[in-house]
Amino acid sequence: MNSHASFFVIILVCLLASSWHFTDASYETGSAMFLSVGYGASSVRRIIYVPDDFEKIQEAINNSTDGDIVLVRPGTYTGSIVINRRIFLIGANKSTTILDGERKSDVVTIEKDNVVLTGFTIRNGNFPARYGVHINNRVNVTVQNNIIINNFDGINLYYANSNTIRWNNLLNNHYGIFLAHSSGNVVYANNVSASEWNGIELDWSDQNVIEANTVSFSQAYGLEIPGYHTPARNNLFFHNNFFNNTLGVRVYGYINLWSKGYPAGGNFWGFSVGVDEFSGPAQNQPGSDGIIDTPYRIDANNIDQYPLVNPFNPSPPNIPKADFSFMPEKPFVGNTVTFSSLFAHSDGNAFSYFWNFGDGTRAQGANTTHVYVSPSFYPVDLYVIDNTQGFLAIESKLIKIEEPQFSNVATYMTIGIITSAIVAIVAYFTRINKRRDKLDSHKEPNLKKITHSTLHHSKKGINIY
Ligand SMILES: [Ca+2]
Repeated sequence: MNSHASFFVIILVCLLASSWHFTDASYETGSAMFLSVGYGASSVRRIIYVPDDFEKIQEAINNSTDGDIVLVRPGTYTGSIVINRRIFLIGANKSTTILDGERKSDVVTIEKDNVVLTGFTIRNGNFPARYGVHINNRVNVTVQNNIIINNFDGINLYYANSNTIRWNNLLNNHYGIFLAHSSGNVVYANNVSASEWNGIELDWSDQNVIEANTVSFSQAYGLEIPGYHTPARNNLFFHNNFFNNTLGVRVYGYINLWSKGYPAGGNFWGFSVGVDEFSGPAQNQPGSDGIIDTPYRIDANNIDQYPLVNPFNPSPPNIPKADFSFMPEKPFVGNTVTFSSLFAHSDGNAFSYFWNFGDGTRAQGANTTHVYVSPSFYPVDLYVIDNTQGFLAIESKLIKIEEPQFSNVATYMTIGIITSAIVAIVAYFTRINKRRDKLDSHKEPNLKKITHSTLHHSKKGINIY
């Protein structure tokens, strides 16, 4: 009876251990799923985190490949950065993700086409002739949604065509935005303020569109084409707000365009440049229309036909939204937790969804699952990134993972006890059978004797009778 009891206990312990081991195996499956989703498919964008994956931004860039996203978490990162891959370099928060040149060099130099640089404070490029952002001989680069302060040039384009500079806030740079030998660029909705010299300057740069920028409080010119030796022609300037610049705007007689026509209009030149009592292309119909009735003259060759009564308010960037839910609402260790993005964007290919589960694991896709291995609070982050524009939205939630409830333990134990009982009963009967077999094997000679003697007797009998 004692041996039966100990046998039973061993079986029970083994069963409980194996049920926990099974749970361990499901964690491994979860992690393997992440690897195949996150990095297996070549069509899926890869994301590299700084400082999680690489402490320095430059290391992350050097280890990236074309098409990757390098996402930089808030912090101050010193030294100069060279972007030499076709990547999105994205700061998690433009106010708190800071690139600081420490007045020693350029802060960011872009040496590859089709780069997107967004979401940073970029400051302290060296003085003189060093830049916050330098785009040298590149095309289709986008620099957007940054705070660019205390550099020589905030953004410098040099032999750089067809780039987009938009929604940046450029403050206290010697020059805000400087274009040299650069054409076909779009400079849209930047705020260029308190420049130590010019807000925007164009040298040898034609056919750019300078739209919806606010250029104010420049200590020299809000906008300048600085001399006969630096011609810049056929640029379109419209919907810009130029005001409180010490020396105004000067373009040295090179012919440029200052209006998008009627009724779209031209630029805002301050509140005191004229009255608005008429409307129509010739401004001779009764009634106001938001356009000053008389053209604004920059010089003999440059006239804004439709100056604006009020400052122009550009449309804000279309930043994606991020929010998510998870099921079950009260997950336990070992549960498969399903995470779902709540914003299904219209084009599934237009956005990338990156998940950080707070335990060092990650996944990708609008919906995903994860299994936690130990109880704790985990910060879960969802990053939604616009695949074409590089805009980022982040949602973070704290998820509480609890030890399995008593009912779960009880279930395991019940299964264990029942199984153990069955195994014990089977083992018991097996042993009984074995014992019976042993007894039988001991009885066999007697049986044989009896049989033999019976036969002998019968033989005798046969013999007798
Ligand atoms: Ca008018």
